[in-house]
Amino acid sequence: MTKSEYTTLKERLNEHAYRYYVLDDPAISDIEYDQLYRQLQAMEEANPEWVSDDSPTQRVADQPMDGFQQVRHALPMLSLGNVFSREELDAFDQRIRKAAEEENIEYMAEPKLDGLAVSLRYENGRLVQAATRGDGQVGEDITANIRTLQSIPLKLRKSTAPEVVEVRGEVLMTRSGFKKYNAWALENEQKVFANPRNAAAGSLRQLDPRKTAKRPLIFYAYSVGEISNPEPQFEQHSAILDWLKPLGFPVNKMNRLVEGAEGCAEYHARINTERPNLDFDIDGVVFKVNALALQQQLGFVTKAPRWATAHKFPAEEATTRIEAIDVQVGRTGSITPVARLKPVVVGGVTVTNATLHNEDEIRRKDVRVGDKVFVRRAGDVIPEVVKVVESERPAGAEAFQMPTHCPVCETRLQKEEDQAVLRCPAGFACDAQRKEAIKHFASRKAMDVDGLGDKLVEQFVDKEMIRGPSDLYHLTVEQIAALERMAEKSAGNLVAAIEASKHTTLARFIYALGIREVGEATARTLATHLYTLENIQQQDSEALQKLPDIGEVVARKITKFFADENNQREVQALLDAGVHWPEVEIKDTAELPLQDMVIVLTGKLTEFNRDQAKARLMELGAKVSSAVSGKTDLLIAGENAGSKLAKAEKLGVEVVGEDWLSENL
Ligand code: 9MJ
Repeated sequence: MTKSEYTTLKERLNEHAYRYYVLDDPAISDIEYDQLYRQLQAMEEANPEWVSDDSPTQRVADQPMDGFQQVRHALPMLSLGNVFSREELDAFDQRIRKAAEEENIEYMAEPKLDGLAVSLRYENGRLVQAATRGDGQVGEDITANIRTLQSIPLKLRKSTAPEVVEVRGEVLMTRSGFKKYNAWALENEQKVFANPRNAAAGSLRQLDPRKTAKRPLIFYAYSVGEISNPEPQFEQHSAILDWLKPLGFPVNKMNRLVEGAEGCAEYHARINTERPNLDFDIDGVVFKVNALALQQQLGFVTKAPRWATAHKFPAEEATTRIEAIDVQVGRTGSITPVARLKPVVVGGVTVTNATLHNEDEIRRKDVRVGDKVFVRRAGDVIPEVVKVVESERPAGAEAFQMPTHCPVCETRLQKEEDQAVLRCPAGFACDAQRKEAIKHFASRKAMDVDGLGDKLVEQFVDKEMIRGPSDLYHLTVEQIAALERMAEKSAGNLVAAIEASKHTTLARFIYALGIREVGEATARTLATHLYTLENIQQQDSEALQKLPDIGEVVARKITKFFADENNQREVQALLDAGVHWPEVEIKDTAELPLQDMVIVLTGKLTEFNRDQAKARLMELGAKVSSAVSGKTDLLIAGENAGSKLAKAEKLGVEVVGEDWLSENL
């Protein structure tokens, strides 16, 4: 390693830090930055004489922005150490047990919110100053912007509060808000953010608070700074959090007291599974010793307390290069451009493809082959290209052109009125659509044919062994065993699995047909309200629209499907092949915990994405309705619930808060 390599790396890091902290527009992911930073640290350790003032390792502070006043925090804002494994967590707990001379330590376990840490200072009950964390000692005065957040009280809700109250917490942009904001930004040629945290930071650093006011930002409190006149005597961190609530501060409802490393590990695992359902980003969980006397005894190492640590989750975003852009033909003929990526780990899994949605989206994001891009895989299972790092575009990269013809069957593509999506109109005549329809038919939530993978379906269609789903039921062991790499035994198993799938439920069967806009929930609605296939086939659009959550578009797709002669023939062929289901559809769902409960969601949910919460409730057997009536069993009321809450109270319907979701989903 040479000094000039060191200098290059140092300058690179400084540039990235500037993009991150000042422009809120990073060009590399946090992980890459950390890696480079550690490389630089290693070089400096080996060659201390090279270290100069401008090395990022010599910087104690985040760069304060021009345009904002600096604020010295009355008490420093802490940062947190990290653990990355169960072993490191055990070691953290062990050190504390040793210091405490106790076997079992109580921790407050909190989701680690991935936003911007702020300190809010109240004097005589009024918000007088809001500051970013900055370097922990000095931050930026963002009072005017913070005042626009609805979840932050401008005045404490208790007149008996001490004269000075400093509250610390995190400002976040919701995931749904981030998506909407970026879509708007693309449309209006404004800056697109790589992730909700950058978006929150960028929003708080707006010089015009009117802009901040329009951004979907939320706040959660998780600790305090100076509190004086009088200074309350707390004994536990949990008591501080409980004290903050009646003052008007949102405290995360997922915080829990846990015991020992085991309790911490369980909490980490549980929150990790809940992570995709939340409407905000978390990047791990935080464990804090609950007893304040023990916190005091443990003290600090440099800036971070010994009594707390963060246990991180895999990062949900990464940067990589686009190696190619292909288009895929979906089950319904939709043409989706897909970015083939240089493999990269996102959210703990290796990602090689990311959706680019449609032509408009590619044009707006200006995604080109060779581009360096941010890939995000948060909540949603399909990884997405969020934005391009234009400064690193290779010379000669050309704008992507959508094909004019189907890449599979060569039919000329069409665009439906008012829709962004190009479609191949060939339907079942297009091999791609045929394959997708059969894959869908056999998939787990549909007919659930065990062992019939995508590759096999593709071979069956390519070799013209089957044309439609019903042909599956006529495949023989000999035919399947004749395929390459297919042993007699597995062929036998597959035929048995296909046979077994004949016994199904009406809801699964309807879903398996792959009617456009008819997902699992709609299929279940049709089955539970209309009981028989004949009955479903005979309904007109108007009758269908009377069912819960079936609108005009969906109703039209259903009637159109059953009016089509090819579809009629295929449905009959399936029945002739022996597909059947029990007459009364109870068995499938009778044991579900929320079976047949009629639930209504209202108000603003802060921790859950409404669609996902709704889908989950339905999975558990509930009927989610949009209006409160005498039939409603439960109303889940989020923030600012209005007329539905009033009606539920009038009708004597049980009302619960959003916490109910975290406890029951
Ligand atoms: C976050 N980011 O959610 C702390 N944090 O406590 C929580 N951060 C923290 N606590 C002391 N829940 C320093 C930082």
